[in-house]
Amino acid sequence: MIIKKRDVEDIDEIIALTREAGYEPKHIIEVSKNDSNCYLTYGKLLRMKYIIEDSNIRKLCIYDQLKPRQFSCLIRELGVEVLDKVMLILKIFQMHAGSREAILQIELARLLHELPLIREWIRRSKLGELPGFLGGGRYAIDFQYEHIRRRIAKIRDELEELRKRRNTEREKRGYSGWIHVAIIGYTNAGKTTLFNALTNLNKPTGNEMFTTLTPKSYAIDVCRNSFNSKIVLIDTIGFIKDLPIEIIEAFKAVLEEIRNSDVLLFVIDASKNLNAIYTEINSVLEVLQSIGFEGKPMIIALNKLDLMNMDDNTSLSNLSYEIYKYLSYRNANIFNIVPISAYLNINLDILKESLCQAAQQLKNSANTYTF
Ligand SMILES: Nc1nc2c(ncn2[C@@H]2O[C@H](COP(=O)(O)OP(=O)(O)OP(=O)(O)O)[C@@H](O)[C@H]2O)c(=O)[nH]1
Ligand SMILES: [Mg+2]
Repeated sequence: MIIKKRDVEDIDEIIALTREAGYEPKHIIEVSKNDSNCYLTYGKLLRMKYIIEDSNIRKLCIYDQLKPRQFSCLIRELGVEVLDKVMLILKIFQMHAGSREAILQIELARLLHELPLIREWIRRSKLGELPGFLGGGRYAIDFQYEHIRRRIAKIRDELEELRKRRNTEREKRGYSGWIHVAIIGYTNAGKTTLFNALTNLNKPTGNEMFTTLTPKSYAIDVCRNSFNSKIVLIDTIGFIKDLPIEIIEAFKAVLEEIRNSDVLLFVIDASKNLNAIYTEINSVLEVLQSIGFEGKPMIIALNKLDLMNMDDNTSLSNLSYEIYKYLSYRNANIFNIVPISAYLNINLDILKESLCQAAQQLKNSANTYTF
């Protein structure tokens, strides 16, 4: 497995991802610079050749995004299967995909990723530099290329249909004055555990990454005393650091649920150290920006309170304050910060109260504009 030097601090997360995809990294090699043609510089390439022969390695995983020519160069030089970061994540997604939409989105992302690789392969085999793709000969590759293009168009059509249906359902709920709250956050932060705790549903949760791939909406009746409006909670897919843009693109329809929501309930695993928390906050905000997030009101749930190593309440309020400062610096529109344990149902009443207050404010401001 090859990782960039700047990713060394995330090595535990990278190994966890690799294992989840079903691989056990035998050797981990850091690279500080890469070659535009073959990704690995000449010296590293020689070293890799030696390791591959010596340890009988059959797969090389590069935790980075490769250019098509780097792919074909590595396969040609090393004679092993090459996997990059996008392929690794998609493999995990494939294992967890339950709904038709998630299955289609993952296939679309995989095909969009493969298309330029095949194009490069065609180019090189026409130049006589490479044999046919998967040993198939020149015409077989051309055929495969066309087949993938047609399949992409078909998947896009079907996803568009699903997206329209989802939009119609959302609009219907919007007209009845329901406030939409999307639960967002880093993978494994406890979003689904919180969704289950607030809805009394039993969606799968788990310690592995990307347990949730399909958003699930559910209306809850938590504001009965304050005003007569329902809140629709939406559980969403978790993010990771430097989520490749191709994957964000593939999940655009799902991420629209976030863009179209009124309030964001941002779940943060507060049992991690502050630097890890900052990294996770940045990763989430970056994805939100890339899907057109425009300063929606946010309620921050500092989750896993039961695992936090806090001697007294002072350190908890310090942590809340640090996170508040950090998010404000990043221009987040914070409505409230609530420390909770979704797993042990701690402070969920306070969180519900906050949700109702945010919903009430939104309704009031909407009324001001409408009438
Ligand atoms: N101790 C403790 N564990 C929690 C808490 N909330 C969630 N967990 C655990 O954290 C793990 C991840 O929880 P999920 O709810 O699946 O997390 P998620 O954010 O939905 O994850 P993805 O869908 O993969 O993005 C599970 O093992 C949960 O049991 C909590 O408050 N305390
Ligand atoms: Mg989940």
